[in-house]
Amino acid sequence: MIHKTLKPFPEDFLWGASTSAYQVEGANLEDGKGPSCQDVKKVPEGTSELDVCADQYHRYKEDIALMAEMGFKVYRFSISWSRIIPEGTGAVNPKGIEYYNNVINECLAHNIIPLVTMFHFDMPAALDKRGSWSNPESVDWFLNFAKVMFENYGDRVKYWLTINEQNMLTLVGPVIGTLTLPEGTTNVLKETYQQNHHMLVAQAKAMALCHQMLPDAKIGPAPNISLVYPASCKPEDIIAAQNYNAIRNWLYLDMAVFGKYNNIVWSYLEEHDAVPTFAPGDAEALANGHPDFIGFNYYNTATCQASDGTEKADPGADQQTARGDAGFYRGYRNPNLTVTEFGWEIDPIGFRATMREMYSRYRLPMIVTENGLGAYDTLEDGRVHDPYRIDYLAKHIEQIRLAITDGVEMMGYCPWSAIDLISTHEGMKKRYGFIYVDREEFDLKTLDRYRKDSFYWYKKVIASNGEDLSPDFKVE
Ligand code: BGP
Repeated sequence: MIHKTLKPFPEDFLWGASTSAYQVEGANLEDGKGPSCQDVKKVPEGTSELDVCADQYHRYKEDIALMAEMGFKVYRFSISWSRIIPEGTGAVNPKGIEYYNNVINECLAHNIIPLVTMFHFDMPAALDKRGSWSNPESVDWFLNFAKVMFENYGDRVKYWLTINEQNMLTLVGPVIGTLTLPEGTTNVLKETYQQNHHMLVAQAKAMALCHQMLPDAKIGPAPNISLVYPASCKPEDIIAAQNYNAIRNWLYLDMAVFGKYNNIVWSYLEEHDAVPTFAPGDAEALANGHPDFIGFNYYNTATCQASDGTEKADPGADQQTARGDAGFYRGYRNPNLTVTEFGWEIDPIGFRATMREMYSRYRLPMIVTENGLGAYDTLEDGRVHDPYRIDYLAKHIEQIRLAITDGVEMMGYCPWSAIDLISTHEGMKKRYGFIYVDREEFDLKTLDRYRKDSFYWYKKVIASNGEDLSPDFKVE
């Protein structure tokens, strides 16, 4: 639809950006923090870069001041479970509680709303040893962690996100380093979807607990949602795209919003003898968890074609690529899209299509919790010129405005990432931030912060409430 006039961004639109604890904080075993599955894994293999990351643990004041300088209304960060409960269950670490109190208070002192992700890929190592999400007790572990967070921070944190990218944990857990398979697992799909079921129940119970303990707070899921296109208008390709849309996207939101399994996914699991087992009370718990809004990460779309049932899944697929599943769907490289230096497709219009589709299915307000461009940035004479990032972000923000004009209720935009941090599996060389961190993969250098060109540009965008997306900016 081509609109003659565009609706403005709402006045209280939440402009900001995101990070996650294990990628930005460092101090991975400091002040009583227990290790998480990420610290144990080390990214990339053999380095100790997660010990330091962007060192936000020691520099949060400086970082939040820089975010305030950009005009942030919101900062999305995650709480490290093993920093506040080192063993995952049991004793609470006062130093960990204090750290997030400081971060939250610092945000509020700058009029920045804290948007807290409760779980972002970093299961405490102690719980990993007890089977992680494969253990049915994981639901109670998570609920206890939620209670500790609500008790300690609920007086000031009004926006919560449950589990970051649960769909990616389920679809590409080995890439992220989070899938724990108990010894003797024979049906990997069944085991994976059982773990997924535990996460869904944990999420539903956490949403209900939040409403009970913090009646003024709002809570929602944070999956990675991107529309799946059919490779052609062949009816078989449409069915394949519907299949992957269900398995990649709608399973997670149907469950969060309606408390029910998506029927296409359920029948797929039946086919593979992989339906999850419900514990007593699970069905009620799933029906009783209601999100107030939907948070979602968007990087790009996926494209699928029909599968003839013979091809193999692509084991090298990353978070954004359709791996294929014989007889169900087959991944396809969209020839209409360019890709980033790291091979991720770029699709701003697909962003609008995704927002439209999500809103017409669920009719809840939505906030973008991640979107952004990973690139090799370079620091030259104290400056980082990143016109490619400005271009990427401008094109995506433009599509949010179009979606708003289409009638989609958008609450805010938190691109990835506020500051350079360690990538999920590509180390420090792949940068996303508005703020450059002076370190290399294996050389910690000064860890000083530098404003990138995109920093000044985003500041202007926020000041104009999204009206001025032109590539020019003022260096102050
Ligand atoms: C999302 C994760 C983030 C982040 C981002 C970029 O899937 O939620 O934690 O890392 O992707 O991915 P990558 O770091 O692999 O480029």
